[in-house]
Amino acid sequence: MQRFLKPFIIAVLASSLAATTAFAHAFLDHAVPGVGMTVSAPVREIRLYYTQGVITAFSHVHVASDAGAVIPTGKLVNAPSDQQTVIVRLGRALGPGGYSLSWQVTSVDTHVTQGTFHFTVS
Ligand SMILES: [Cu+2]
Repeated sequence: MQRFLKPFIIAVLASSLAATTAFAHAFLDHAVPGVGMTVSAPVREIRLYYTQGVITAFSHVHVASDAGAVIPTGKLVNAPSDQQTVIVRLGRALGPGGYSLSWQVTSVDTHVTQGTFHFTVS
């Protein structure tokens, strides 16, 4: 009995693990400033809220104005006690204009995801 039960249990465990992994990626849930939103100046930091914990040491963010100026950013950090939140400190406050943020993050399960969004400062 045990001889047949053991492989069965292992197979069930393996398939449930695979199913969990397939859905466990760090996707951007929302951001502040919000995706596509308009906010009032000045903007000194951007917060990215992911669906899974993010390893900031293996993640990158690029911020640029619509005119093409690269906005310097500080080292990415997680919010205190919240690994799903990434704080992007900006080298200078963002004045009125349009900006895009491109991100590439590595989640705690080592999967890499990326995306881009735009927001406006009025
Ligand atoms: Cu994943």
